[in-house]
Amino acid sequence: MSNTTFTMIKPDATSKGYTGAILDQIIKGGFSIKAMKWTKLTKEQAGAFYEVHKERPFYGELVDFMSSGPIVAAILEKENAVADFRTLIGATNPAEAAEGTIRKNFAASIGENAVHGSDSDENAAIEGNFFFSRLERF
Ligand code: YYY
Ligand code: MG
Repeated sequence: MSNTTFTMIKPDATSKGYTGAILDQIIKGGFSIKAMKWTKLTKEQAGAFYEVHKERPFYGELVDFMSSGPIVAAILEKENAVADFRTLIGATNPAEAAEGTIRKNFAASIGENAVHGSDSDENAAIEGNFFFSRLERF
């Protein structure tokens, strides 16, 4: 059954001019775009988005980084979207990401790793709702 996941192209990737190439890889990977926006998070918004990680040692750096420049947020649709998108982006640490994955191709470090992908159907819905109203998805 077709379902959805949520992604962001992160500030490292937008600032290096990788937005088009990453979207191309996502679309060629079989995902269709249900909603998309170019925006920039405040520190408060980045902190709220990553609230589940607030006790982790990297939280402060993550919030600073994710609010440091523009991002692209999108809801993507595909059969088995959450798991297939995690496969397409590769491991959190690009040094451990499989050949050909988005993080292997475009990410420099574990902290600045080019893209976000939801880790469950439940979080995909929560994260999509964080960025998009019902009127913004087609
Ligand atoms: O879902 P994913 O993005 O692959 O990793 P998470 O474990 O959810 O961590 C979210 C985000 O935090 C990760 O993309 C980079 C950053 N991070 C980090 O800077 N250092 C770590 N050791 C783990 C995660
Ligand atoms: Mg995660």
